[in-house]
Amino acid sequence: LLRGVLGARAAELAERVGVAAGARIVVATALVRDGRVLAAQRTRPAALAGRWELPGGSVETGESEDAAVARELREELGADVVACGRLGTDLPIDAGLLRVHLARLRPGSAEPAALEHAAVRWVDAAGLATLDWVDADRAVLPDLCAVLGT
Ligand code: 9L3
Ligand code: MG
Repeated sequence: LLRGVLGARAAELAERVGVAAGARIVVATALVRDGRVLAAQRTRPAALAGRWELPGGSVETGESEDAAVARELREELGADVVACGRLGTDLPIDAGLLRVHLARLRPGSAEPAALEHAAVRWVDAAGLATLDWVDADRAVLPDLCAVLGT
C-alpha cells in the first residue's frame, strides 16, 4: 500500500535517507543572472580538464539536492546561492546520475570565483555554443538557452 501511495516519490525518499543502493546523484548548477549563466572550466580529471561545466558535485547521504547545490557552490566558487528548481531530465554519467538545478545568487553574495576551476565565465544564450562543454552538460543546453532567452 505504501509503495502505491508514494509512487515515484519512494525512490527519491529512499535515496534521501540513504537506504537505496541506487545511482549516485551529482548536482550541476545553472547559476543564472541577468540573462547569463555561469560556466566553469574543469581542472580534473585529465579527461575533462579544460572542458566547461555547470558547477556542482555529489550529493551526500541525507543531504537534499538544494543543500548540495548551495554547499558545492560555496566550496567551488565562494558564492552564496539558492537553488530554485530542476532544469531538464536526469542525465546518465559514469559516476551515476546528473541532475541540473537552476540557482540564483543571494543578495550580498561574493562574486563567484574560480577557487577549484581553471576559470569561470558568464555566458549568454548565444555564448553557450562557443564553449567546449563536458558531454553530460551538453544535453541541457537547449533548455538552458530557452531559460536565458535571446
Ligand atoms: N560531472 C559532470 N558534469 C557536471 C558536474 C558538476 C559533474 N556539471 C561529473 C564529473 C565527475 C562527477 O560528475 O565524474 C563528479 O563531479 P565532481 O565532484 O568531480 O565535480
Ligand atoms: Mg565539482
